[in-house]
Amino acid sequence: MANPLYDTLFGRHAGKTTPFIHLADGRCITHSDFLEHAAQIAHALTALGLNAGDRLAAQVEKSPEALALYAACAQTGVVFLPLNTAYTPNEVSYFVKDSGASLIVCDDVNEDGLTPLAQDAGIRIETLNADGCGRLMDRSANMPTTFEPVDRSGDDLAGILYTSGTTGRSKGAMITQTNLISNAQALAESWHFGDGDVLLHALPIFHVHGLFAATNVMLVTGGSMIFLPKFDLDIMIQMLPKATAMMGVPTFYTRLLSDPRFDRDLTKHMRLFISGSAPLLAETHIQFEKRTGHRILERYGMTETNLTISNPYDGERRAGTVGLPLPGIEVKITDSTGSEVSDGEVGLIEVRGPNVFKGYWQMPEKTREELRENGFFITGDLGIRESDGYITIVGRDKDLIISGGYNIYPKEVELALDAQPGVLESAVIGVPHPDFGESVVGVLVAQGGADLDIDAITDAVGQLLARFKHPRKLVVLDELPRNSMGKVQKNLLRNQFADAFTLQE
Ligand code: MCA
Ligand code: AMP
Repeated sequence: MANPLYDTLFGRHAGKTTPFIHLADGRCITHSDFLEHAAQIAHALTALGLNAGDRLAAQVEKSPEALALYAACAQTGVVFLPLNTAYTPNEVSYFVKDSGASLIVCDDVNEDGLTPLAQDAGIRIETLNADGCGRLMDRSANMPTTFEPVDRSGDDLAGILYTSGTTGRSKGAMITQTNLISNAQALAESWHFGDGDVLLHALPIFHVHGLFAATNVMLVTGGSMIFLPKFDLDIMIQMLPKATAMMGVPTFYTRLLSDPRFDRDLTKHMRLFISGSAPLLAETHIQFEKRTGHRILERYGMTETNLTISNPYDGERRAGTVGLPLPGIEVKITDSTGSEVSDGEVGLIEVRGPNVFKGYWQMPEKTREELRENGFFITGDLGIRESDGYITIVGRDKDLIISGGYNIYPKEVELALDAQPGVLESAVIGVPHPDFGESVVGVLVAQGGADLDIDAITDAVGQLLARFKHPRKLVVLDELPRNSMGKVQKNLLRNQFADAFTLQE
């Protein structure tokens, strides 16, 4: 009788009055307070009729209560499906329908927008707001503060996280209890986390990075987190002296470096700065060390695999590389036939281990395309392994833009643009952006020389797609550059618009 995820991350802290979450307003939530609240939510979910294996779609702001909802799902065996708060009802509708979710939990402010889709799907909506209040919390308030975890095995699903696809159709990555437990343990050990650590947590909690990597590591080691709703430069500067470690995307580091208050003295209490989700420029790495004396530890991961490759804690943290495979994880660099290439040669990064997901929800063909029978997952990232084992990410074999750590699949944006009146076709590209690393340019071709109404197109795309996916620049060309096979040459467009954001912003 066991629930490995709940027992390993949460149950081990039962009754402990040690701090777990520190809030910016000075409040502290102990492990025991947190678990009691999670148990009450678990009772509320059960009373709402949810059973182990059912899916719960949560589009909620970051709060301790939102994290307690994750714990309640682990405890009840309900599969947690966290959604980016920026998604439009149009996007949420796809995730809810595709996953067959039984319950949507959302903020009050989004309830009206999501009600038609809940009615359409014949499911309920409960609310949980940024301040931790809402109908789900009202239902939980008088529930018992202990809950017997539902039996689960390591192979059972803990979560489904949607990742966009190169075809424009999102895929639900099925993440098991073992995936999460093994990765939390590997990271805690590799990065020397302990119960004295205080993690500065400003990442969103609807992605692997903020929800699993950051939170699970702290849970497995018994440390605490300064839990901020989002990245705010002033608050980060204020909180840094109280932390021992931080995990962030490269934009966090470039924003911190843009502030003269961020210096050696402010970071003297820090033990570790970790970066991932997007490439950290070697230049940022070097500037960071000059300013603070700390070397950022860069690591690599993916929704389907959790985190897989990391620079070492004790050894050399080599700028521009993501380091070495984490313990228990195998990495191969392969050619298109799946054979390993020699050291120093570019190939596809493939990953195998207990961290690798179970497949895409109800997409066996997609799963077979990307997850080999021998257990290796083909990441779609291109890398080089040096003779001493260090791996450098050199590009992507997939058409993907990463903006401030958020993934944007051009195909999805192109489909939205192509559907607009007067648009014959479009190409969406990522070009350098000083804050977000990359940002989106949409190149349009008009039907028969029609005059395109750019404002109307911008508004229409705004209804369909989350703000972070919107092209920040739309340009009209007579035609798209194509090669002899008729394929759009995006590299030429990327060169042509390379300065779109660096010159003007
Ligand atoms: C916000 N906006 C963005 C982004 N974030 N636009 C493009 N890319 C973004 N990432 C929009 C806002 O809607 C707003 O639009 C405008 O940009 C400015 O917002 P601002 O207040 O400056 O942004 P912010 O709220 O400070 O957010 C920037 C951020 C945030 C801190 C970089 O995006 C963030 O926390 N990113 C982390 C993402 C992450 O955790 N990724 C992990 C996934 P307007 O003003 O026009 O309305 S990858 C993963 O999990 C794998 C496993 C891994 O390896 O880690
Ligand atoms: P996601 O699908 O949202 O989980 O994003 C995963 C993708 O982020 C990977 O496939 C990589 O392209 C990218 N990524 C993550 N970490 C790094 C890193 N340290 N350097 C370069 N790219 C990274």
